[in-house]
Amino acid sequence: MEPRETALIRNLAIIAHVDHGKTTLVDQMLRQAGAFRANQQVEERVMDSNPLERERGITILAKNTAVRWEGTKINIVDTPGHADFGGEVERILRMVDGVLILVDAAEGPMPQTRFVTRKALALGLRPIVAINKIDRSDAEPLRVHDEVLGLFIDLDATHEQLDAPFLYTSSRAGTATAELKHPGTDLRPLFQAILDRVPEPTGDPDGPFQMLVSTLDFSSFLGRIAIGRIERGRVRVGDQVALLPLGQPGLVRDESFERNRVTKLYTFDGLNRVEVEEARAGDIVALSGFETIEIGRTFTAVECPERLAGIAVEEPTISVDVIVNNSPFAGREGKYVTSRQLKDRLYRELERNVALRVEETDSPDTHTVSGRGELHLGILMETMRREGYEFQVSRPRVITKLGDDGERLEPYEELTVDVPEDYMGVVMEKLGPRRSEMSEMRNPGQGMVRLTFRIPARGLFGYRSEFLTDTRGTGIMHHRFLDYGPWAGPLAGRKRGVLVADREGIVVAFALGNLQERAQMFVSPGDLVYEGMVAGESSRPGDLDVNVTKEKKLTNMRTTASDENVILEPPRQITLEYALEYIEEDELIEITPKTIRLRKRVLTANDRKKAARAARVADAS
Ligand SMILES: Nc1nc2c(ncn2[C@@H]2O[C@H](COP(=O)(O)OP(=O)(O)OP(=O)(O)O)[C@@H](O)[C@H]2O)c(=O)[nH]1
Ligand SMILES: [Mg+2]
Repeated sequence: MEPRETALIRNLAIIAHVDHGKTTLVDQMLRQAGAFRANQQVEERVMDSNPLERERGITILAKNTAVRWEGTKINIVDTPGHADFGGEVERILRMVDGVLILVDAAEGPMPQTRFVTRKALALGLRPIVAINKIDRSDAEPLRVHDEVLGLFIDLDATHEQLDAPFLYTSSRAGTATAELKHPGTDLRPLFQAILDRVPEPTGDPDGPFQMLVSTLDFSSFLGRIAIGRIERGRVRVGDQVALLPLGQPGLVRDESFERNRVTKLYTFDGLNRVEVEEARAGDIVALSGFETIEIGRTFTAVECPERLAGIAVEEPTISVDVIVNNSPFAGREGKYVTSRQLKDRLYRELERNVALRVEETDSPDTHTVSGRGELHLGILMETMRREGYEFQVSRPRVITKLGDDGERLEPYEELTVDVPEDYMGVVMEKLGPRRSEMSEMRNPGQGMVRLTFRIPARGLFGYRSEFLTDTRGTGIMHHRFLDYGPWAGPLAGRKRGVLVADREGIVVAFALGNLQERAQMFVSPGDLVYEGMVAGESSRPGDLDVNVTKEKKLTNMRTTASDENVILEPPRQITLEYALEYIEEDELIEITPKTIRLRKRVLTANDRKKAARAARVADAS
């Protein structure tokens, strides 16, 4: 008897906390399964294909690939590990039949491991566990093995799920073994576990066509592209199919759904997307032909419009205002600067960035953009500036909600910090006033402590840079959205004031030399500044207006050369994420393809004084 065709497919998602080695493992799987030509030059972490992913060394967008092993096609989805993209991972779990959970052999399960594992177990998926990076000198694979089992029990794993195979792997070396005393030599044990333990897709290839849109892609030729697993039946290019509106699962009685022809159909193979004429139940495909493709909608055969349970897209938790650049230097460095161009670009982003929201405001120059976290929003801004856009951004604010009794709620995060024991004190001291509550403290050894907190998302704004300074760069912190909780009340803002340039001009070394004793500068000699631009951080509270363009007075006496050679501390590098965390309500970030500047919303010192006075009067009344 012929084997059923679905028996020859396995659909697997690789899930983990950020940096635990997913993409590196996919490299090795591709290599060992022969997806590359002999002596083909392939970059490291080849799936991290977009420039920002490469630059930052993280995966931002989930990606599909497929390899063949002993005649079976294994569709693999490499997912992002950063918490801001957890919602995407959750959606992807709907198109696979099994998950590979990777856990770093030294770090152990982290907040994001817990999140994705919980989602996978709740969907009934059967996990394979890879304790990864066993080559690390501080690896403790047996301890981590126990911790993962503990996590499974905590999350109410079923008996079958608890029976998961555990492999010890090194993504980098491309090895896996079931027993530590027999070091692995390749990934065979992993491929074998995938064939044995990931259930084959169950869909009937002879039933009426049905497929859930689990993720989206976009191309300027084809428009929106739906990616998902075919649940049932088969589909051909040119077929007339229905795209059902969102709603309850079951037969759609109202016949008003859209129908259209499938224009293109792709399956995955190695690094490529391969155009195919037909695909059938169990395979993961990319399909185009409808402008209105949305996550969670169901494609079906027209004669059998049976809807699958949808997928909720996660709600945004923070917002910023994106404002047309109106600084004195506006338009000098960017190609696209008008409110029209900005608006078009932001709305275009909604085509592919499903967790993003864009809203108009009272001013045509300002749009409110909301997303899942600072990285989510930061990546959009970084992408836009690379495309030639110039704009300004406000301080992020959390999105509040009303509770059942009309009370105000705000987002809370789970924060995990790993620090050497000596720094525990300073971390707790700083987090206290930020309204955090410690929920767990563990001592995994090696002189490190792991502290877990529940903290309002607002309380974390501006903390990362303090944390790095306080722990001399030795600490690691991660946070992820937990839930909504009661509004925590006012929180203290930035402790130190800033130095504000009091006039336009060119920054001069002499001026910085005089200022640097009581400040950390953000600018260097030769930089252009304008009135109201932030030039540095004061060592004290309260802002200072300063002249960073001040030349040394020329006297009749010739100065000695050494007099003019001021030795300057290097300026603080202001990155986009740093700026987002750093600024206060009365400040903006000016973003251009070349520069990131901080500025006061109100540029002249006089107007700022007036505004401050008015605010005091308003407070007093
Ligand atoms: N020592 C060691 N390092 C590894 C191993 N696997 C990956 N790494 C390193 O860990 C870092 C992160 O690897 P990635 O493969 O990008 O991790 P990831 O899980 O895909 O990360 P995200 O996609 O951002 O969540 C890189 O610097 C890798 O070289 C391993 O087995 N051993
Ligand atoms: Mg990755």
